[in-house]
Amino acid sequence: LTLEERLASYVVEGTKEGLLPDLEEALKRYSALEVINGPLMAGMEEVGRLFNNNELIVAEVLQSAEVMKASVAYLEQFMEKNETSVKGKILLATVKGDVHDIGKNLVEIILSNNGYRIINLGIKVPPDRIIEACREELPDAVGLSGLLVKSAQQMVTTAQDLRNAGIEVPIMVGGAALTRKFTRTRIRPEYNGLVLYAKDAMDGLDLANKLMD
Ligand code: B1M
Repeated sequence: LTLEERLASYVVEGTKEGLLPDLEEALKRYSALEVINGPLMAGMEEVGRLFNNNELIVAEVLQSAEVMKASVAYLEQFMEKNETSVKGKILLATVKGDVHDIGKNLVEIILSNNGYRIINLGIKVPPDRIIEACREELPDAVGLSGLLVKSAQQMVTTAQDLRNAGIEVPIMVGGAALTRKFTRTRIRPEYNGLVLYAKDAMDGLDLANKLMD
């Protein structure tokens, strides 16, 4: 197997044996983020495909998630940092009913490495808690993540609840089940403030930077 294939296979197989030396090797050729977005994400996509075909069970997918998390935790120290001054405060949450947090946590790492203060509310966060945190923390933006199809709908509900609570802070949404079109046609009409769609974590950083300009 090539290095790239081995990296993807640690995620697919859910094993960490040999992972660290290969991550070190990969860093000689790629940036930390390229390693995540390339071979590691390819592995995760394969996991999703196998899971969809009932060739993997949840316990196995959890092991894959562990490998992804361990890789990201190791690679974090090699990511570009731009901590000049605090650019803004961003609240992050995986929406109600959804436990997927690897993407959200990647967004947290990238934003906090680039001058943002992050309040990470965790997973399965109901709108009430987001509203409460908005009132307490007065963030510059709220980032919502969700990977399930029903999470896209939950983002609509969350936007409605925030609007009804009189909140207009910009919202940034992201996650696999979401599209730019859904964001424009279904979430945006329900909210009084800006609603921005981020296709990945770097896009999230670009959007945050544009917002703060
Ligand atoms: Co689940 N899962 N899962 N899962 N899981 C998916 C999402 C699924 C597509 C797999 C499949 O069937 N093919 C499917 C959803 C189907 C659907 O709704 N249409 C699914 C399912 C069905 C489920 C369960 C229902 C399974 C079950 O119990 N029967 C269950 C749901 C539980 C719940 O949420 N209530 C479940 C559980 C799990 C595990 C716990 C085992 C585990 C999650 C562990 C964890 O996160 N701590 C898991 C995993 C790992 C996956 C897959 C395989 C991988 C997700 C991942 O971490 N990707 C996933 C299939 C897939 O996506 N290929 C799948 C890597 C991560 C870096 O990418 O999160 O997409 P992602 O983030 C990206 C972008 O989306 C974006 O940036 C990142 C890249 O830079 N992004 C943002 C994300 N959030 C953002 C926010 C932003 C900006 C960008 O701004 C705020």
